[in-house]
Amino acid sequence: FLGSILQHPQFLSGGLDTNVLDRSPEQFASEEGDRARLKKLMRFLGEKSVHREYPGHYKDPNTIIRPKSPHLSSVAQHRDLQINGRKQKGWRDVLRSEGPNGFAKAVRNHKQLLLMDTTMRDAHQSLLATRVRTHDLLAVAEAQAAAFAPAAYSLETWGGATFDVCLQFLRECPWDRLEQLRERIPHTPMQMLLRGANAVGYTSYPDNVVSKFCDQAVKSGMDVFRVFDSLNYLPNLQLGIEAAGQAGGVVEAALSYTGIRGKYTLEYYAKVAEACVRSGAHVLCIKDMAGLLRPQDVEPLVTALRAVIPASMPIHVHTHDSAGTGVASMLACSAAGVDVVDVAIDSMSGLTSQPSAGALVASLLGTERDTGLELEPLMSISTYWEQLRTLYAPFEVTQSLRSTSADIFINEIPGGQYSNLHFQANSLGLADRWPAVKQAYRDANVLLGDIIKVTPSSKVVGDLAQFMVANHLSPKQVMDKADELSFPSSVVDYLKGGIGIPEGGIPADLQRRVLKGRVKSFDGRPGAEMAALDFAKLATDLELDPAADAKALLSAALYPKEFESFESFKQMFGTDTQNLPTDVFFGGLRIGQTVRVPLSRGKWTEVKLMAIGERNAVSSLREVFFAVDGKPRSVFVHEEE
Ligand code: 3PY
Ligand code: ZN
Repeated sequence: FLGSILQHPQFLSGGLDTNVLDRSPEQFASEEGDRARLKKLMRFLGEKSVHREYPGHYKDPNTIIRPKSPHLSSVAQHRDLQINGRKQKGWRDVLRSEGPNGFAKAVRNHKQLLLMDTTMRDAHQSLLATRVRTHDLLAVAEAQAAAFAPAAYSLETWGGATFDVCLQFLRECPWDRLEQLRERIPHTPMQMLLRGANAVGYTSYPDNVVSKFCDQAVKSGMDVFRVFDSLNYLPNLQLGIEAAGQAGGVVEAALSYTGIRGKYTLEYYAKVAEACVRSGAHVLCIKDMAGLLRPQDVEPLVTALRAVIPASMPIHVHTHDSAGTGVASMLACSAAGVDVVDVAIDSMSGLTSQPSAGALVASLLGTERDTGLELEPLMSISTYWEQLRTLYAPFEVTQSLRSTSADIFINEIPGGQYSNLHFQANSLGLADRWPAVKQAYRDANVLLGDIIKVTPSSKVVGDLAQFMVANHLSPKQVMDKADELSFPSSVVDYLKGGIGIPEGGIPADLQRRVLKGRVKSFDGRPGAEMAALDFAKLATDLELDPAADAKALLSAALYPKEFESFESFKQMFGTDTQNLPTDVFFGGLRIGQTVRVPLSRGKWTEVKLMAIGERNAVSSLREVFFAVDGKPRSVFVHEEE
């Protein structure tokens, strides 16, 4: 022990405080741990402060507003939740006492409209590129759950793009997010979006990966799984439904909705709904990912679905406000007897996100479907998010998108993708390309067989559209030159049947010309042909313990590259970056700025950026100087010329 200290580079350089040898070994160990953690954190702060990734943002620390967690007393709702003659704190208590079937029945019997609050998942996926950090979710989670409690069928907190963005950009463990939110939200169900056989990824996985993933999600605190398939391909949907159900979750089977037109008739949707019921769904969801569900379509659709599902099965509607019809459509849903609808807190609603919670609550006040929620508590939560949003300015959809647009009825681009494509067209300085991209999106959809568009099929259409715009290809030219063109890999994979089969089949002509019979295509469900993933071998390869590191193994199975890069990040910068305020996490420190970070044993440490040295032309390093609790420290940061 002593020997290792004497060899320690900091001891050799005189940087170690030898008085610590008088203290107990445990204390020393944790102080040494703290020192190592601090070193990594300073490395991170040094990197971020030298390489400013978002130069137009986080300029003046004095103008940054970090929102305060709303007080629980200010968000308490006054209505009790009475279910089966019992007073409950929230719908999760109903789920725990009645199980998924009983929960679904109680939801169906409930006369008032129930809500899912999407703020912590889809809303920030749609408005802020999924960048909201766990740090900022934890600060509001308890209050948010309280503000929605009696009317909250669920809070959507996980799934969709949150999983990969956590690993790749936020450098945090998605499982920790789930478990930490669970601790703070004990009485309200948490919901996630599961992309059927694609789990939380963009491609098909072996079946055992999907089922292990669902098992772990339930263990880590997930309650409700909204399972969908981007093509409504039944075998994929069934796989997800079974995996979520066997894991013990509430299964919300979703029909991806693309309007009532052409081959997508009421009978078509009813057929998909029936298959979902047969596979074991507890709740049926209409997943309107692009915001195409117009008020006048609600009643016929709901009637057609009710005719084929059990009377005791609730219907839950998801939508996006991309065209501006969100609140009107959700009111139509309420009038048509839909049990649950999706909303986002006001300051995170609208545009390509969900319709506003406050607007819907206010519009139902005094009616028989009144949610029972009071507006003031919701507004306290909205204020938190309004302030928080300013910290995520570099990722704001409003940088390029300023209004809703009914053009989604023409191009059917889903909310999340609409903002992405719009941003890409604008950021290339090609704002005039946006109409061309939208037109190409329509053409690409037709070429691919007029498919339902949502992750991952929307990516196939979007990739082909961008390929057409970039290469100035008309639909006719795509067909004529199909055997010479080097198509995006997502398009080739789709044509191979890699994400499933759309209604009406994959266009045979295009498929034949692109694949040229050289690559084998899938006959049925892609995952069925994949060998089960050998988790024991993966554990050995990654030097992980199959039991103790089950969550890490799942992350590695779903996102191998992102997992590896997250592991290297942790080696280099540690995990304390997760506790940094968001402006500092993304923007680094300015000279003279101080940040307080909690290290072990509840101790807070103050890190102040003192100076950034000149770049050394030989080593390409800059020395970055800090004061850590007043003591000078420094790190070196590499900077290319
Ligand atoms: C996702 O898959 O992430 C979606 O939000 C689809 O609507
Ligand atoms: Zn959505």
